[in-house]
Amino acid sequence: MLALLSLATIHASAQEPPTATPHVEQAFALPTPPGATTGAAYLTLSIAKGDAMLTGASTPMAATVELHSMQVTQERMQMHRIEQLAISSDAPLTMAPGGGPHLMLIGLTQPLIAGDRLPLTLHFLARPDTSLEVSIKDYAEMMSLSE
Ligand SMILES: [Cu+2]
Repeated sequence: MLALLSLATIHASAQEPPTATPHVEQAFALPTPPGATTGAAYLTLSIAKGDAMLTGASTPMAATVELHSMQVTQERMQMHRIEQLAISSDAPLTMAPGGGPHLMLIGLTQPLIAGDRLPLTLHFLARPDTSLEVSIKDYAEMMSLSE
C-alpha cells in the first residue's frame, strides 16, 4: 500500500511542468461599506512540488493590489507592505482575516458587495499568472456556516 502510494506521488510530480502555477483555494474578499476605498482579499496557495513566490496581484476593481503582512500585538494591529510571499510544497501560503498575510485592494473603483465576484490575477516569480474570480463573502456569515 505504501509503495503504491509513493509511486503515485512520483508519477504526479513528474507530470507537473516546472513552471506550473500554484493551486488556488478558498479565495474570498470581504464586503466593504459604502464609500470605502480599500478592501481585503484572502486565499490559500499550494504547490505540489518545489516552491514558488507570489509577487503581486491585480484587479480591474481596484487601482492597486498590495501584498500585506500584519503584526498583531496587544496594543494594535499593524500592516506592512511586503514584496513577496513564499509558497512551498510543505508550507502552503494561507491567508485569513484577523492577522497574517492578505491582499490589500487599494483604490476600489466600486464597493465590494457580498454575492458579487472580484476578478483577480495573481503574479508569480518566473511562473505564469493565474486569473480567478474571487467570491465576495461576509466572513462572519462564512464562519457561522462552517460551524
Ligand atoms: Cu493590509
